[in-house]
Amino acid sequence: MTDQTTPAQYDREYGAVVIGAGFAGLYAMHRLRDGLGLSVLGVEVGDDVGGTWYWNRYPGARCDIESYSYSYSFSEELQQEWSWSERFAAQPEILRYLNHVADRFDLRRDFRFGTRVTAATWDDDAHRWLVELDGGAPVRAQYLISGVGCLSAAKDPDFAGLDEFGGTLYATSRWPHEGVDFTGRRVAVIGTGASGIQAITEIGKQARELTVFQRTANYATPIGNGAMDPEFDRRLKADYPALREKSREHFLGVPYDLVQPSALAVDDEERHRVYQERWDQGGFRLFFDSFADVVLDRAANETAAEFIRGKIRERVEDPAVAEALCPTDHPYATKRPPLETNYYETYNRDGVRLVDLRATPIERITPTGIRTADGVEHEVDDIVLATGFDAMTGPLLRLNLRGRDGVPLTERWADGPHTYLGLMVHGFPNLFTVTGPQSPSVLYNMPLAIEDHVDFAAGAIEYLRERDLPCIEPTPDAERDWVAHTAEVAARTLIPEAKSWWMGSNVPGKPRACMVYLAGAPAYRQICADVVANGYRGFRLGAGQLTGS
Ligand code: NA7
Repeated sequence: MTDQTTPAQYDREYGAVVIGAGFAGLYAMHRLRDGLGLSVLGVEVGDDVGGTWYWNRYPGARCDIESYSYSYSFSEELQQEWSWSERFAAQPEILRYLNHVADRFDLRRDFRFGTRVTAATWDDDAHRWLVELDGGAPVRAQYLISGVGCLSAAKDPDFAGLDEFGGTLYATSRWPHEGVDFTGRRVAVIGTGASGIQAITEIGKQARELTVFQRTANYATPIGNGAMDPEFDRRLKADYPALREKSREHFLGVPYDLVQPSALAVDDEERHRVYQERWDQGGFRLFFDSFADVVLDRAANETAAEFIRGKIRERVEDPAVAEALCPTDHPYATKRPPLETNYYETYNRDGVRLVDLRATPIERITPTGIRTADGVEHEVDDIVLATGFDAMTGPLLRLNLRGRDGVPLTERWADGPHTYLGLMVHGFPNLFTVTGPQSPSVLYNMPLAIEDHVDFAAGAIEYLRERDLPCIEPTPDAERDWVAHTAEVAARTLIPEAKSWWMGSNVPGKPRACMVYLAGAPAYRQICADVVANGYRGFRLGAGQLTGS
């Protein structure tokens, strides 16, 4: 096709095209095909289902939310028949779960695997998306559902000399399916985010030498994993709907209890008791189940930060290494806090070294290793990149979407994302961005966040069908207000203080904007419910160019 804005040929017409076969794409396929009866084509780059859990197969990969929560709630039968072997399941078990879901609901048959959406263009006359695919003719669909995920576009590694490396290069986000044996090897890991911390702990057990290249120290806290207790599993299943209801009323979409309001309103002893209890319980409890002002108030935050630093100093034997591992440049939880099991003890092992890139930045990758600014050449056999993602907007912008009048999304979002509810974009009718930027997404237990968004899309499609309307699209005013509201909520927190993928500031040149709606799942759910109850307030239903509100 030569002119992407006026494509004439297409192979088949569908009710909807769903992009991705991860948690979002699988549920979207089920809900739209089996719930609404639409003809749906699913398109997935990978050779099978799984999304994040298909690609991120690095050693130690596991979810950081208890698996009984980090799972679908839409089918009570599914909830009852599936049992997790651990509190926090590892990647292979989550992938098995998603395969089970795909089989159980017969989802695979409508997916084209090993296929990439190379572009999608809105045809405003036909009210259809024209979706171009590699290895096949374009297809047309009334609705386009993006289930591309928040963390599926790996950040391009920007190290000089990377091509010259003579050893083996791995990336946590594209791990070989057959696994890697690091026994007897000298391994470098670059990056100490959630992925790096999980991988370092496992690689450290195996490698002859492990050198960790850390740019920013992180506040990692214990995950508290263990085998799933059958009695606990039985109690959960006795009333799963109530558990889900409680979860949806919690900021993070987990069934945690209410927090105390302020870390500064209690004495040192009580504060320490609360932190220690959450530390022992594991998971995100210290993050979001201790004191409400930890993410809002600098002084309150510092009490949690210092508690964690104290733990690092207790656990790491070499005081200089411990200090290098203690974060001091950003408040706790202003970057996504990683969870760990024996991460800090890894640095007590023989053969494990930490290189502080703040003191000695990477100068270049050489054929035999990594040279730092102090002139030291760290010789290694393997390099593992755990350097993160062009998060939230990256996966959408890489789809090459063009809205009305052929306007590219890259142009609309040149200065950062513009959405209404994080779910739709003005000028891009009938496109639903599941867990898109400016929705609670990664700060709302993802499977539940996904279900909410897919249900919203399905409800909107049904509403349009009943009224014989071809399109739904946010008004410019609703979108502008939502963008402003998202920024204003973020400004009330400490989150903008860190350079993080939540703020888009981990990628050089990327516009800095808060990618996550930070008022929490319950507030967001209420807003969406009000929008629907008011006849899709903020949306224009019907066809044609929008000029005002
Ligand atoms: P993250 O959390 O973005 O972590 C990436 C890490 O890589 C982080 O420590 C970065 O340091 C480091 N990094 C990135 N680029 C460089 C360069 N150029 N040089 C040195 N170090 C670098 O990604 P993850 O994959 O760990 O986690 C992403 C999410 O997946 C996680 O939050 C969970 O939700 C699941 P920096 O902090 O930028 O200084």
